[in-house]
Amino acid sequence: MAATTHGRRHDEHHGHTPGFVSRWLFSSNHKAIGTFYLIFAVIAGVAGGALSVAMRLQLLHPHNTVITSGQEWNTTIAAHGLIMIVFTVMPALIGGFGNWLIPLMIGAPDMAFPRLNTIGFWLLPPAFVLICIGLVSGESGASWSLYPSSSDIAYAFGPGVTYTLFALHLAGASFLLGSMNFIVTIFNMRAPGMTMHKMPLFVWGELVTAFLLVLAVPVLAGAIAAALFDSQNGGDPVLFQHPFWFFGHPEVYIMVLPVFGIISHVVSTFSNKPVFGYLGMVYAPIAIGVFGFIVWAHHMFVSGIDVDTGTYFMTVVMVIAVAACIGVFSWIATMWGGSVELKTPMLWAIGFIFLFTIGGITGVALGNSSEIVHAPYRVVAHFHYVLSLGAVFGIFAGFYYWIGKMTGHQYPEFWGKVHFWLTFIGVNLTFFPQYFPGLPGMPRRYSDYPAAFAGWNYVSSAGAFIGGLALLVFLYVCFRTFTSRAHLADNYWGKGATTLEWTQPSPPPHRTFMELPLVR
Ligand code: CU1
Repeated sequence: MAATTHGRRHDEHHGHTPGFVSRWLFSSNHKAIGTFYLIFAVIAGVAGGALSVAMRLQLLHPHNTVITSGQEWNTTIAAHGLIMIVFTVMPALIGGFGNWLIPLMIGAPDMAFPRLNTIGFWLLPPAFVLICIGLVSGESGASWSLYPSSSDIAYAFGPGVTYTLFALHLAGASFLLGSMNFIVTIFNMRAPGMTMHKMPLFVWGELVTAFLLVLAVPVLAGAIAAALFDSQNGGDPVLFQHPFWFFGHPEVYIMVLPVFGIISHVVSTFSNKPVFGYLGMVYAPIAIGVFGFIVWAHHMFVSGIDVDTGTYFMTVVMVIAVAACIGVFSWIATMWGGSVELKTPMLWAIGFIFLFTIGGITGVALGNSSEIVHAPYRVVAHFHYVLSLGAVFGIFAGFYYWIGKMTGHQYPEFWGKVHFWLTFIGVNLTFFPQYFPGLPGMPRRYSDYPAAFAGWNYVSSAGAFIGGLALLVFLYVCFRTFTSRAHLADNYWGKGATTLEWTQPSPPPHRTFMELPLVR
């Protein structure tokens, strides 16, 4: 790859011109690594999205035979969940936007440990390959939560589950390295004057997320290490569920707290107002993070938990809802009285607020310990409102907000809006009808259902196909963005110099971040 003007000057200093491999693949620069994470997330997201279209094809009609065996079905839902959580949402929000923006926003030249950053990223592709082996072999059919005895060697068909467990160890190591890097960078490398209470809210979101990862991922590692062993030899399936959900519930906030930061920036920019209640928007996510560690057994109300313990876990869930409401209130108060401009990033942000609220409210209902229905289908609706509609909308809000600064190319506004509306209609058609067969008792994780549930399942499948179409529109948006020749103003949202929150001594380059040298 040809070096840019800045790059050549840098290389002359070292006396050689780096080739493509050392410039990109061996790079330890936070922008290059952030770019890798984003590209990786798009590839994994397309794979995971294709799996969801396949699942909705199977559920289009009762007694369909698109996915023929139950094991094949179980393998598909396991791969979809893991790919979307571990290889799409987390890499995009944490590795992608986090690496790109944290140093720029706090005024640091790079991450504290750049080589650790390189290793952190390169642990992910092999983990993804292992997940794909579990999928293609048709053996890893224990869902994303990997409960024994489904994941037990005695019941799993071959070594696929073992590959999946090892993939999670690798991915866990990757996220641990990344989050330790974030914490050290944010605590030690802020520019003079950048106190903790002046940090941009996106950086705060990533900081709290990094702490959740450091505290939760090792517990997951313990759980899945135990799952490698045969539960028939003295193992206890419920003993797996406790550490798994001690990780699994904070994991929800790991996927959503960076989005809180993104939404605050976007809503503030397109309302032409500073965000309402900055301190509240700092401490609410911290409270969510702390309380997130003491609610895990709300996933285990049917696992044989006693009534008093269940009541405790239910009560703390309600407390978290209060903290989450502070965020929603703050964004609405930011828009209130502002001159709101409905550019594409703002559409995604408002979409997020609306859908995250629906997901949150249904979550409070599901956290009720007096409800002892095992795995009803509306759980699927609930967590997709929080994740597929919440976290993913946040990722797209960030993409449209920052892609101009990242690449020097601006996205096409018309196609960005087409992408938004198709996705908004598609995902709501997919997931809202899932509440209806879920209420009278359609269970989740089944590849078939009684004919009585056919109507809403048909609507849900139609929505998934529209969502799939929207994903293709997104790829077209990427193509149009990268081939665009339109000149981009330095501060293209045109709302004063502080809009994009860059700090000295790491100001944005004149036109694009890519003009900076990528090789250290
Ligand atoms: Cu939870």
